[in-house]
Amino acid sequence: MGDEPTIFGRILDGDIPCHRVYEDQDVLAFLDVGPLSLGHVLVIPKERVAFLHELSDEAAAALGRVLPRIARAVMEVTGCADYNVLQNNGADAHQAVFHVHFHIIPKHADGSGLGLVWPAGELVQGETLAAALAEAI
Ligand code: DGP
Repeated sequence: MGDEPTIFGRILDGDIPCHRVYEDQDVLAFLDVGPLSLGHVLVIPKERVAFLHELSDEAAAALGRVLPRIARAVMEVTGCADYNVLQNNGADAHQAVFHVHFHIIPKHADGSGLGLVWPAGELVQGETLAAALAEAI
């Protein structure tokens, strides 16, 4: 991450207001300013890194601990039964703010929520290739 704080860094610094949903020593959650649906929440670490793979184990654990709790609160308050958790890394993967964040996006009966194109392939390149890939990863 460069020297300039991201918009989420500025929210953490208190320079930009947000509608706070949850906060502890490692994590802040707040309403997305451009919600895809009612109750669209962003969950961010206080650790200032751009991408998921840069997170410390401690920050990752702190996020993992609270994501289900915040999801439950979003479900209870908005009445949604379905939701997506989205986490983008890199501009080509639709990341606009380069501070790690998880979206919790309710899917409501009116159809609002995350729209997805999912061009699924098939893992048919042969058992050997798939096994080698899995092992390498
Ligand atoms: P992404 O494409 O995954 O980087 O999503 C960034 C999200 O951040 C996008 O849904 C809009 C939201 N966002 C951008 N600027 C602000 C802001 O100043 N305040 C809040 N609450 N959300 C913001």
